[in-house]
Parts: sequence; structure tokens; C-alpha cells
Amino acid sequence: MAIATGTVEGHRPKQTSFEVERIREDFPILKRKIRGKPLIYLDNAATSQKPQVVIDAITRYYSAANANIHRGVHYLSEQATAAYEAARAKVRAHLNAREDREIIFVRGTTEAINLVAYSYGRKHVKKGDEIIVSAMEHHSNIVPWQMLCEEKGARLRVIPMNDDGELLLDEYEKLLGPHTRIVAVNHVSNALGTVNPVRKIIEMAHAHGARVLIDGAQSVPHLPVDVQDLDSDFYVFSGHKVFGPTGIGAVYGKASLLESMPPFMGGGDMIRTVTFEKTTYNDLPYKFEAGTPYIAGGIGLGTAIDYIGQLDLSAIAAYEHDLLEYATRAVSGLGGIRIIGTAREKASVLSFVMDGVHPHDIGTIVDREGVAIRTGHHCAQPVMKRFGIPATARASFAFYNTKEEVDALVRALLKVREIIK
Ligand code: 7TS
Repeated sequence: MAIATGTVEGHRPKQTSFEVERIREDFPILKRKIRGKPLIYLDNAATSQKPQVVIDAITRYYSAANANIHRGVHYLSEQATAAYEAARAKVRAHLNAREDREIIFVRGTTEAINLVAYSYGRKHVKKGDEIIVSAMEHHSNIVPWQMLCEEKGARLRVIPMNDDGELLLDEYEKLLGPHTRIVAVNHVSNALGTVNPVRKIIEMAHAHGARVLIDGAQSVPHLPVDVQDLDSDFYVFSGHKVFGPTGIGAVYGKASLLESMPPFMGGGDMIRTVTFEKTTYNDLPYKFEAGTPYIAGGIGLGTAIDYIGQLDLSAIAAYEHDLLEYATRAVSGLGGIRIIGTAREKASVLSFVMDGVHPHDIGTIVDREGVAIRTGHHCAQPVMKRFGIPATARASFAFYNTKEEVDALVRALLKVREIIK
């Protein structure tokens, strides 16, 4: 039953090419007008829009199958449990994890990193140990590690980057040593768009016996991810950036590591037995899922994964690459613009500053033209500091964006120039 599985099977056959106009039909919000102009949504790194099938799956769940999971023996509860667990299986398959129990549902990337830092980190990191992050991390992949270091008397070390926004792997090699416990790096930078060589980063960490967490918030929406091929110890992402709902995301962790870790939060569902003397914990993944989870969110995420699964992902990657190149050429062509993040390997992010114009003014003026971009530090203040700027304007793309929309951005930027001379 569609309610139970939240599937888009039967929705349409797997696509073998990529037709953007057809794809756009799936996203109702793209028909909206903003101040009388068509919405041009270029803030996909912050959150992506949702296809109708995802919206429908959530509505159908609440209209016809709402019940608490893992507890009831009644029909609805069994149906809701089956749908939620089917979503977990979809996430497992999408990341090519070995087992469903290696997928833990959380609120999103931020909670995912906090879970690993709190549980794995507090158990394994001791005074004098070192945790390595990179110079281009989102605050969510800095602050939890910093808190852990403060608590344990450990040290946070940082992989530097060059002026193009590429990590310096020879410097990384020098940071690695007997004290390194954890390396935490993003796969794709939200502020620069850099695609990091995470396979190599993981291999180098493992050679020193360190564990690796990859922040996949910006990669899962754009690249195929295979956690077994990467040999990643932990890989985390947010549902809302992969065309699913907000408030749901996942931690992938190798079963052997998750087994050895203490729970993150205590409460219902994560226990096997409770007495006032002693509590024993549930099996994976439930040990890490205390309390009633976001059931509709999990089901919605499963549907989002089905949705991207029936698209031609290699055609999409090529399309997005082409769109980014087109946008980079068009925006740099305006003059007086500096692109922040010029790595050889990039995905779907165009950050820039304009001579004499504060990024916030760029954002406000282009918004009047119906163009939604993000301005600010993008929760990556150390990146701004590294490039000696307070903020950037950032256009970030998804597969439903078009060259015409890039042209509209360029026209809006010309307006900025007209207004602020
Ligand atoms: N890591 C990266 C690389 C991110 O881009 C983000 C969100 C997060 C972690 C946190 O994800 P959350 O879902 O838990 O909030 N990035 C952005 C952004 O670039 N603009 O808004 C949110």
C-alpha cells in the first residue's frame, strides 16, 4: 500500500535522460510568483524544494496511517512501523551500507555529528588526544568537536586550504599521528562548493588508526555516495537537503563501532529492560533512537530517496556541472566580482563578493527580482576569515534549476550595480 511504504513506484519509469522542464513539474513551489515575478530558487545548499510525491507521502501518512511505531500490535501501528523501517532500508541502499541497523535516524546533520561526538567521542577521546577537522567546515562540524576537546582536554587541529579552497593533503599528513583519534571533514563544502578527496582523507586517517566522520550534508544531494567503497566509519546527512522533509536525517556508522558506543539520549524505545537498579539497552539502531521519532519525516525521506532513485543520476551530475560552469562564467563576466571557491572539483555552489557592495545588499536587491540566494557567512565563519571577507553572496543549484534562471540572476546582479554605484 502506498501509504505504508511511501513509495513512488508506479509514479513513472526510471528515466534514462534528463529533461529539466519535466522535472520542474514535480516541484509545485517552482510555480510560485514572488512579488509578481517567477520564483528563482538558488538557495538549495540551505534547503532543497520538495517534489509533490514527498508532500503527498507525508499527507497520506497523517491522513491514513498515523500511529506510534515499534510499540503497538494494532494494524495502524504495524503499518506505520513497516513504512518507517522501509525508509531506513531505502537510506541504507542509497548509501550502500551493509545493514539497515547501521542507519540511525536523527533530526539532521547537526544532531548526527553531535551524536557521534557525544557517544563515540566521549568514550574514546582522552586528554592529550587530537581531533582533526578542516578549514572549510560548517560550524556543525566544528563546535561539537570543540566541546568534546574542552571536556576531555584534547586538541582540535585544522587541515589548511589553498586560495582556491582546496585542502592541503601534505599538511594533513603532517597533522596525523599517534594522538589522532578522529578526523571529521565535509565531502562537499557548503561555503565554497569544493568536493574533497574524502576517500584519500579516510585512507590516510586509517593508516594512523584514526576514525573518520564525513559530513555529507552537501554531497548526498549531488553525488553518488558509497560508504563501503569510501570505507567511512561514520557518514551523516540531512533529509531536507535531499528533497525530503526538514527535521529528519541519518547517521551511517559501521555496526562494530555503533555496537561499542554508549547511547546518546535515554528514554523510550532505546531500552530493553528498565529497573531502578539497572537499564539494559536495545539493539542497533534503536539504542540511538530514544523517544517517538519523526515518523512522517522518515517516510518522507524514504520517498525522496525513491524519487531521486528513479532519475538518471549521471545525467543529473553532468547537467549540474554544466549549470555551475555556465553560472561561473556568467557571473565572473560581470566584472568587479570575486568568486570565493575556485577548486578544480566543485559541486553546485557559487559563492562570490562584489566590489563595493555588501553581500546583504546583493541578497536584498536580487530578492526584489524574485531571485532567492543566500548571503552571510553560511555557518562557516573560519572560511570567511581565511579569505579575509565578512560574508559572501551564494547561489546554490539543484537539478531543477536552469540556464534561464542563471540569466535572471545575472540581470538581477546588473540591477545591484545600477542601484549601488
Ligand atoms: N554541514 C554542512 C556541510 C552543511 O552545509 C550544513 C547546513 C550542515 C552541516 C548542517 O545541517 P543541518 O541540516 O543540521 O542544519 N548548511 C546550510 C547552509 O549552507 N545554509 O543553511 C544551512
